[in-house]
Amino acid sequence: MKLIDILLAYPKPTQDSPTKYLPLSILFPGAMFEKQGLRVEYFDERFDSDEMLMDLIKRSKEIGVSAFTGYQTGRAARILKLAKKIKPGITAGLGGHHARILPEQVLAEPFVDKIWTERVYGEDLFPYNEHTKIHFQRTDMQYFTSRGCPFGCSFCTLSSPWEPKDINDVDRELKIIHKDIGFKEMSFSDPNIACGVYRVGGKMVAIDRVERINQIGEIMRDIKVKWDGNIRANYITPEMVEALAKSNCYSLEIGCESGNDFFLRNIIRKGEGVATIKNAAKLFRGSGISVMYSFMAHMPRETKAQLNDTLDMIDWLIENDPNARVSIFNYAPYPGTPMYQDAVNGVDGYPKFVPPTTMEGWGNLKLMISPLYWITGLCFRQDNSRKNFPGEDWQLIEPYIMLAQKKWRERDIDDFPSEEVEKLIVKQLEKNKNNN
Ligand code: B12
Ligand code: SF4
Repeated sequence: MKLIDILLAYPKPTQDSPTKYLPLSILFPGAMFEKQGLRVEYFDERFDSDEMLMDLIKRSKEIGVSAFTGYQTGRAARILKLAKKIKPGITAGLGGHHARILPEQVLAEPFVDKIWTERVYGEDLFPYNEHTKIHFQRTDMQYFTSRGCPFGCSFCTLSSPWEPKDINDVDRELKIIHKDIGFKEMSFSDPNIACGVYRVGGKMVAIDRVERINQIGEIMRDIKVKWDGNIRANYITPEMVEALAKSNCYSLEIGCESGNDFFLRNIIRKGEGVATIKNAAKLFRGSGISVMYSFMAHMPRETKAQLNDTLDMIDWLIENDPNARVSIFNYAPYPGTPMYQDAVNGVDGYPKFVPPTTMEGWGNLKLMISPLYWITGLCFRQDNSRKNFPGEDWQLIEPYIMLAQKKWRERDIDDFPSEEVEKLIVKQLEKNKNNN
């Protein structure tokens, strides 16, 4: 029986997401510990069994669990409790966004001995090797060509300096993994893939962002892999759209957040306005890249009229490009941002947000979903509905789609049989899984 210095665990990040990205949150720290000469093992709750977890715990001196705020935090609590139950002497730690943002609350949990609160562990290392290969083989490929984003959007936890990865490293690493695994699609999860401005020593340096996309594109064409990612609207020029289309990019998400200029500029502090987003949408029309326009609703200080501007903007986007995909998430107050303080203080009539005091409490919150989320999703994410309800099964979801369309037209957005639809989708996903 080989002893393990540190067991790194990745809890399920969502209850039902069909996308299962590479668990880089534990693979980078793992590479760092391996470099220090420690014996490391990895557990991914999305794939591995509880029997395996218990066996690994029994052999481990320490366990480090990863979590971002939300469902994953609750799952992390479960794993840490289990570890303490079957091996009381184990050192139990939590890393990731949640531990960084709420260190004192996490440390107060009886089943947490330590926290890992830095933003970055081992991201300068290449976490792919014979030992970690299985994690790359069984997940959806995810990679970062840069980290951080220098903007200061008032709801976002990712604000930090932008740091591009050396393009030669991107080329080498992707080609090594691709040669072994042969993945066909890639998700670049960079918060700001085309930022182009960063600090070298004491000086700010700017690189040509279209050229950076061209360089990434050259690699993706070499390995014949198509990719999706996120991009800011203010980087979209005719040259950028051309570079993206040439680069094997097939899908992008633009964080629009709001259709009201005042709100976007002064409350969200997005650093761009409605005209910029509309301009980007016009340039993307007919480019062959499918764009998902992502919005938020029910934020502190947002008036009904401002939310209506968001709905009108979405109608404009769909008219401009009937293939556009759109989502509206409810604003979720996660700590560590100015908008969170507004939610806790209940400014301008926002229902005061009472933060949970435990990891399980955060895990049980359902913050992002609202009637408007479902109405928008059923109206403007029919790519998903078509995939989930093929053939005759379409009849199951069709009445809800028609209801959503009616409600959207009438701006009747405060009420929807959300739980019914949610249950139907969960059942349908289960059925599809069993059929495959
Ligand atoms: C991919 C992703 C997802 C995937 C899941 C991840 C996966 N592997 O499958 C999906 C799409 C399912 C997802 C869902 C959600 N996500 Co998400 N997601 C991301 C994203 C884009 C990348 C995560 C990632 O892989 N990062 C790369 C790793 C290397 O970074 P990291 O996790 O921070 O880990 C480093 C350190 O934190 C630390 N670390 C982490 N864990 C541990 C553990 C130990 C022991 C140690 C030592 C160190 C350590 O070391 C790592 C290396 O440096 C991030 C944004 C981003 N760019 O990071 C958002 C992000 C994590 N998501 C976020 C959120 C809010 C969500 C959602 C709740 C909502 C949403 N709309 O996005 C949902 C969950 C829904 C639900 N039902 O609860 C927030 C979390 C904020 C917070 N306060 O925690 C982020 C930061 C985005 C944001 N804009 O704020 N997400
Ligand atoms: S531009 Fe996007 S990643 Fe950057 S701070 Fe704003 S919301 Fe966060």
